[in-house]
Amino acid sequence: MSTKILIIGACGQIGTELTAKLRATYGVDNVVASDIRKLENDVVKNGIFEVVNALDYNQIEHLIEKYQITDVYLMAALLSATAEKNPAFAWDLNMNSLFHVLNLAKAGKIQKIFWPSSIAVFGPTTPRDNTPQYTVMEPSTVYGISKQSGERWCEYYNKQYGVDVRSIRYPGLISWTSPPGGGTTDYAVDIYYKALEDKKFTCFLSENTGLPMMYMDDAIKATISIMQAPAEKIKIRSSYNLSAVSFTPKEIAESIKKHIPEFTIDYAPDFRQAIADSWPASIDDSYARTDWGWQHDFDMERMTSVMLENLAKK
Ligand code: AKB
Repeated sequence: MSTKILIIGACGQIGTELTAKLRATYGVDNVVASDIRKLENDVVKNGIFEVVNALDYNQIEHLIEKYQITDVYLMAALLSATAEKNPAFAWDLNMNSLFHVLNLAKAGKIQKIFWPSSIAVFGPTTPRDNTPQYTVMEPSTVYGISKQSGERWCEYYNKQYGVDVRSIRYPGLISWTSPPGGGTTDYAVDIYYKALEDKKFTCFLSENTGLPMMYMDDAIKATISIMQAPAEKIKIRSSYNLSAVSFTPKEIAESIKKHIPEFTIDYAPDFRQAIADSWPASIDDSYARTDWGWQHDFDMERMTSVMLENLAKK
């Protein structure tokens, strides 16, 4: 059976770039993009698009039947900072959208699921440096609790019902095409916009707050390659640690200054500082590298060059 893909949450930060790459890889007619609303963007204009509420089982089921979908990428979620402001809705959206898709797979209506987890599954009692795949996990944010619970359910559905669900724990993601929405790592995108526009940036995290980060092209590569890997290579069915670079606000500012010497940064930590302090500073992703051949391409200097070059054109 040929691969027919449904992306739920296709207009978000990851969904936008994932949709473009999946259309290029599998063909425009084999990829259905969907989101809660119809925007005026490339996701809507450049291929099949449907409005869908990720909390509506029947709507998702209808699309799966209409397009004979085999693989679902469930990208709809509330991220860490937004989730703290609306815990009940975050829990509802992040958990029940996952249950819908897991149950559709259990019922034999789809063959494969991609579901994103996050470094937010870790918490203040986790070792912060080179955080292992298997370690203490006591998330202290609503978002982290939902991702940690989701991981347990993914593993359960795989073990009990044979559901082929695959997942990675994304670090902070950086891209110039689509803005992030409501995360703690969003400063690392905003800083490039402000460096070009204003030559100065006020960071909501303190200067030495190290966090794991990744350029979007690497994240998309990881997402598609875990989905294309033979099932027997995916030995972890909760979620894989995934890593590329780790840096502090001070370090990213230094890398921007190499291109824009007059750039300045100051610091005004807000409620997101406590979230960042509870997360790892760097990640050990050796299982992903061994099991399904993960490798990143972008370090911080390359990412800074590409971000500044493309945002300047934009
Ligand atoms: C966030 O900051 O909430 C996200 C994440 C690390 O999952 N970017």
